Order: sequence, then C-alpha cells, then structure tokens
Amino acid sequence: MDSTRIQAIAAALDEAVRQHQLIPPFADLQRLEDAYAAQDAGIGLRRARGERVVAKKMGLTSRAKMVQMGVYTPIYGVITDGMRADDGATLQPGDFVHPRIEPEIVFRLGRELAGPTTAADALRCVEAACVGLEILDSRYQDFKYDLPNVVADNASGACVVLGGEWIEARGLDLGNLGVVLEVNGRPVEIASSAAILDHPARSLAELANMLARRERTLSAGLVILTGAATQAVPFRPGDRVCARVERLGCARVRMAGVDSAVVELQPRIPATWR
Ligand code: OOG
Ligand code: MG
Repeated sequence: MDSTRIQAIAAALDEAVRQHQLIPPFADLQRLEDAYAAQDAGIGLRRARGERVVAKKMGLTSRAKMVQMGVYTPIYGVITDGMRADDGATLQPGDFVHPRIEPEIVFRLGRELAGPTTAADALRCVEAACVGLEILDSRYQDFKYDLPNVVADNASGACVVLGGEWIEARGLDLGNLGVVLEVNGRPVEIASSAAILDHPARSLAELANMLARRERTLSAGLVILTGAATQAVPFRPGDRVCARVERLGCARVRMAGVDSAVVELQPRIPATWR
C-alpha cells in the first residue's frame, strides 16, 4: 500500500474521532505493516495538534477480550495526553459514540526495554504498577473489524484513567492478582491478572518484541497498559465505574447522565408538532 493511501486511511479515522462518527472498515487494508503505519500516521496527526505520547497500550491479550472481539492476535496502540482523564473524572456522553470500558493493569518502566526479550527480563524493567480503566470507542459500527482495521484505529483507544497510587513493583507478585470491574457498585466482570497472557509481564515482553521488529524500543518512564483481563462492558450515561485490582487499589470514572441543559437546548419535538 502506498504512503498516500496510508495517510488517507489515517486522516479518515482521525476525522471520525473528531466528528464522533462511525466509518466502514477499509477493505484494502490487509497487511499488518500498513495498519501500524496508518496508526503511526494517526498519532502523527495528533502530535501535529500538540498532543504528546504518554503511554502505550497492549490489546487483545486475554482470552476474554479475544473471544469478545473475534480477533486472536495481541495488538498495540498509543495513548496521548489528549486521551487521558483524571481518576474520579466525570466524562461527557457527547464525547463518545458507543463507549465500552475495561480494567487495566498498568506498568511504569524504570529503564529502557528493548526486544527481543522474555517476560522475566521485561519484568525487571518494571519500576511500578497501578490500576487503570480504559474507555474504548471503535470508529467502526458495532466494534466489527478485522486485525488490520483495529490496529489502524489505534486499538479502539479513546480514553485512559489511572487510579490509586503507583505501587513499587519489587516484591509485588503480579502473576495472580484479583481484578474486579464494578458498574454502579455491582461487580460485573471478575478475573485474575493471570488471564493476561498468563502474566502481564508477558504482555509487556510481547510489546517490546513487536516494537523490536520495527526497530523501536520502550523508553524509561513510559507507561504501559497490559490489556484487559476481562471483556469490556458498555459505558452508559449515568454509569459509575470502578476497576479494583488486588494490592493496586482502584480507578474510578463516571459518565454524566443526560444533561438537562442540553435537553433544553435541543428539544426533541415530535414531527406532528412542527
Ligand atoms: C480493542 C482494544 C483491546 C484490550 O485491552 O484488550 C484492548 C477493542 O476491544 O476494540 O484495549
Ligand atoms: Mg485495553
């Protein structure tokens, strides 16, 4: 695929994000290499608007996610400062199209990590861990996509919330931590960190190895989302969501209800009244 077409795909996805619109997947996007090039080009557009890369994310690293999305290959994406929200924030439904939310185990690197590597070596580069929530908002109808299309769409990424505090990784057994996703006070998804490729450090190693194939490394200080251990659930107006991870604490976020001011400004008048 030539670079003009790759740029055009990136621009169409970027426009869909900004206009809160859905678009059909790109039938001619078939090679993974082109898909990551389109993802890069999309991040380039964000950077040109002044956004800064703050994290990388792994996706489709648990069986629950793979089965839910029908894609069985781990992928990665990029998070910028424009995609961050504070712990406890209230988000606006109008900023999303069909948001879903999922719990994340998040690492911060104490030193540079270059692949090829193993989970054990990757784990030695992890300085601290925390709990996160990721809001996904695929640019494709019903989140229906194939592997290259979800990669080009930056792994459906929309917003990330980091919660609680960074806990020093040394002495922390990250291999079997309980993960609970609560919506409006009720646990709706329950898993273990072991669901993430058997250990979240394997997800980190996989990221380093995928990047190594593109001659890239992970720099010290970078934040990495290791991928949801559970499936993602719809994030509806009025929902209060909390991700709890054993030893790491919780991250919280809320979706505002239908705003009465907005309702007043945009009355839905039945056609028969007009
Ligand atoms: C893809 C995003 C995958 C994860 O944690 O598995 C992801 C999607 O669900 O559309 O972020
Ligand atoms: Mg995720």
